[in-house]
Amino acid sequence: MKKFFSLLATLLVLALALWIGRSLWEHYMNTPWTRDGRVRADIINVAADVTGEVVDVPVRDNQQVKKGDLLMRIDPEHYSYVFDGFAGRLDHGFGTASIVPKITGANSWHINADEPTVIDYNTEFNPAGYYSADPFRSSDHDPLLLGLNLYKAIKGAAGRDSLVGTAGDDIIEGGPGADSLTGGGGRDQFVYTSMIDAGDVISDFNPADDLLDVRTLLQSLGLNLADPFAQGHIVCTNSAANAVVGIDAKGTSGFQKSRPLVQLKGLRCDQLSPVNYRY
Ligand SMILES: [Ca+2]
Ligand SMILES: [Ca+2]
Ligand SMILES: [Ca+2]
Repeated sequence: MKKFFSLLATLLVLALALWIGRSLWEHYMNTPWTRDGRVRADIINVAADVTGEVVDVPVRDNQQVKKGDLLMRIDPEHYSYVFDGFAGRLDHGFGTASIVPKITGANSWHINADEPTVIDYNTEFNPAGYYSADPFRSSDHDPLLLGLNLYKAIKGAAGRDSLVGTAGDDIIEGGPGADSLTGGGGRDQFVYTSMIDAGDVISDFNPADDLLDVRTLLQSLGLNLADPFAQGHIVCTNSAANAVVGIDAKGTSGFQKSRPLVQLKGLRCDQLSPVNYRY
């Protein structure tokens, strides 16, 4: 009988040892705890919020990954902030539905994020004298550059038009036919693309703000010149109280007279200069 109890005690101690061992295994291997919580999940977020456009994901679904593997590639061209060697896009432009079509381009101007803090805009961490009053490291973010075209386009038809611009900046193109054009206020551009546009009258051309865009017209005549005035391709003559701008396809090398393009009411030719043209 004593032998039986001895065997029973041994078995109980063995069972207790096995139970303690299994509990420890369960505790440390299958249900470990960290400072923040129990680690048991089917899907684990391994990447932080992305501050840029993801242009490549080199891993495939359910692929086993290890520390150091590249999970995603952020657009290397567009970033506006660098922190601990990691670049991201933190600066954005927002526009209303009416302004968005007027945006001609957008980009980051990399004058700050890549610059060392030793030339920083503040002087907490850099030696005195390293700061210079230029754009570089004027902030810790790169500025976002936006191109805007705020001109209002006003375009005529093939016949004679009477077009009136706004009080703001306009691009006015009468097109073919002898058109009557009024720019109104602002900086107005009057566009000519062909000699069949000729014969117009501009009632309020202001040499301080307005210009005649004859670039496409000159190109249509095969003229791509740095100075179309020197060779007499753009000429101006005074007629009564008006200045008449004409185009001479052959220039001073030809015998034909220039052909009137547009009459500028109330102006004299000496009030115009090359800045009043785009050519
Ligand atoms: Ca017209
Ligand atoms: Ca105007
Ligand atoms: Ca015209």
